[in-house]
Amino acid sequence: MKTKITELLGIEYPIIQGGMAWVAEYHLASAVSEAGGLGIIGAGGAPAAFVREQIQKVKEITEKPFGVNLMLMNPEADEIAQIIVDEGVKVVTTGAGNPGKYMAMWKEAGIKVIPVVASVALAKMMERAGADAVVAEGTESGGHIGEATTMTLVPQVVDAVSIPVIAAGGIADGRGFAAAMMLGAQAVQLGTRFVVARESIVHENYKQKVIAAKDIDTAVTGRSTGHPIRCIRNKTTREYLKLEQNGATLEELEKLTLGGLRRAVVEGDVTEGSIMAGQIAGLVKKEQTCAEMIQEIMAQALELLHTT
Ligand code: TUI
Repeated sequence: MKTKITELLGIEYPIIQGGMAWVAEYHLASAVSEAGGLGIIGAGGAPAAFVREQIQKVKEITEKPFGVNLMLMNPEADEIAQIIVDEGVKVVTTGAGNPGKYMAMWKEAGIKVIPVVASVALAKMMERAGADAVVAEGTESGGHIGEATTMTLVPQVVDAVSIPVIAAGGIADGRGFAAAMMLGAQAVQLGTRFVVARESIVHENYKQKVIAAKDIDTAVTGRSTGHPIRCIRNKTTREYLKLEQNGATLEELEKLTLGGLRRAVVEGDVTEGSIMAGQIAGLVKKEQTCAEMIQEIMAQALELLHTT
């Protein structure tokens, strides 16, 4: 399937894997790229040296295009931005902030820059700054989120910019893919479904929580701090929401979240950890390889869109 995004990135299918902290490491990214989508290494809060290693490992495994997501709240963001250039990465996405200060260096290096945005205002600013495309991410997503839903955000961003738009948030199958195309998107970005991929190194306990989740099993913590995070409800989200109501400090609260993601992903502590996942977790029912997921989504979408 050809779209402006498959052309821009040189990929077979317009499916991009979200740059999820701790989850989007080299096994997952290389598997998605090998399957014809765009795999992404998620820098999350990781040290720069770790991100460089991950990039090098993907390059050893696949010749296909892949990207790196720079989470802008990473304390080593400046260093990682430079590593992206030095390692010859072709595509960069960004999250949780405004990547304006890195735009010139990335564009000069010929990198395709695709900021993740949660508002029309940031999408327009990114287009003016030279972005090649944007990911419009709705509040249905897991992790750090904005306010607008995918259904409302995507068409408004599509109307506001002339660069291609990638839809994210609440998409996990061919129906979501087809719907995103109807809203004017040129590709989709999926996170939650790839969490349970066979190639994903996420702890089995975490995968089972995503698979068992129902439609209304996520909660958003941190709305009061300006850093809203969507996770599957557990002891930690309940404690966090209680602390938040009682006026805990930002530091106290954030300790619970970032450390918690590692505990859940790596150690499988799904009681005390943060199980970041989107609202579409209720639709994600089984572990499959990335190739199986992408083939299934494309077959379903093409039938719905009546194209071949
Ligand atoms: O970045 C994400 N999702 C994430 S990052 C993450 S790691 C983390 N963990 C704990 C605390 C904080 C981060 C987990 N999930 N998605 C992309 C995204 N970006 N969603 C929303 C935004 C966003 C929000 C506000 C982008 C820009 C923005 O403001 C821009 C400005 O002007 O500062």
